[in-house]
Amino acid sequence: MTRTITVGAAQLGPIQKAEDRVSVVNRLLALMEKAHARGCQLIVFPELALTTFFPRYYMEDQAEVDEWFETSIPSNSTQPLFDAAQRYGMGFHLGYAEKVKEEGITHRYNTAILVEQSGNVVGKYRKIHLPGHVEFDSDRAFQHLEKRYFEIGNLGFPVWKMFDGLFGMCICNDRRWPETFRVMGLQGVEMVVLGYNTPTVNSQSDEAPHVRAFHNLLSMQAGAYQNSTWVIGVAKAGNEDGHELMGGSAIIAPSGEVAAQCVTLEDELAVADCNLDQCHFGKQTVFDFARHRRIEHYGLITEQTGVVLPDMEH
Ligand code: CDT
Repeated sequence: MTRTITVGAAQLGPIQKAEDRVSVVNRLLALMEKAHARGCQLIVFPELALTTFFPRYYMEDQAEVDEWFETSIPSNSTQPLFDAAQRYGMGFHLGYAEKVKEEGITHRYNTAILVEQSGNVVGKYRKIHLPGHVEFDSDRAFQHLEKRYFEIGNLGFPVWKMFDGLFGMCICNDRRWPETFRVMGLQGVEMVVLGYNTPTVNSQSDEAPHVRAFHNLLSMQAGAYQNSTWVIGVAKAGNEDGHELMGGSAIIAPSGEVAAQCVTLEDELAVADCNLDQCHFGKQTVFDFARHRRIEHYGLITEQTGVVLPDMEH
């Protein structure tokens, strides 16, 4: 029996600052309806899918910041997503800004959840590789203040059993780090789902948009191939109040090949039949970790973060 899941990469076009949650959720529901019509059992939405990419705005008033956060999921405005999941028998992945009180202390995370076909939340991930900066940076063409608004995620990179397979999550900038995929690969992951909000231009250089689009695919294809896993990467794309975000949402096979891809910068669904059994070949051959990894030579990866130059005196 094969373990084939029909997956929809549900790219979102821009969400303007003024667009409210109800309107966004209606767009997500329209994509779920489309996905159902195309036989999807899982739909993957982007990072911070309920709002504009607010970390581009510098804010000092915490009450203003908190407007962008969810204090519970499901909530009144997001419950229809869970109802649709149940109605269609369709799992979903959703990114959102999470404000939570734990042991009396308030925390804010860039979070994503994995919801199974029954509408139950099976997993939660909190973004670990937060890009950007804390204070206003006048040297940048625009701000990227994730380090100001979010804490570093505290849940690690676990995997969860779903659809008779092993699923993992990461968020946007996490995809650029091979460690992200390898930690999940070491737990046998078979499908990594992730969302991204990636500016089309670099705020600090004239890096060409096509190079940035290349880096997006390069990172996700490498993560897929080197861990022999499916990767579903989904963008929020297009022009949000004058700020361009790249598209290119893709479903990537364990071979590293692109199986389906979005071609617009709008709400769009790319669909592929993903056979989890295709992960076996790579996991049993070139990336059979137990046989081929040489951890005695990898110590530096967990011993240090930054570069330490070798002593070149002799
Ligand atoms: N959302 C997010 O993580 N975006 C980053 C932009 C990097 S530039 C500060 C990304 O890695 O795509």
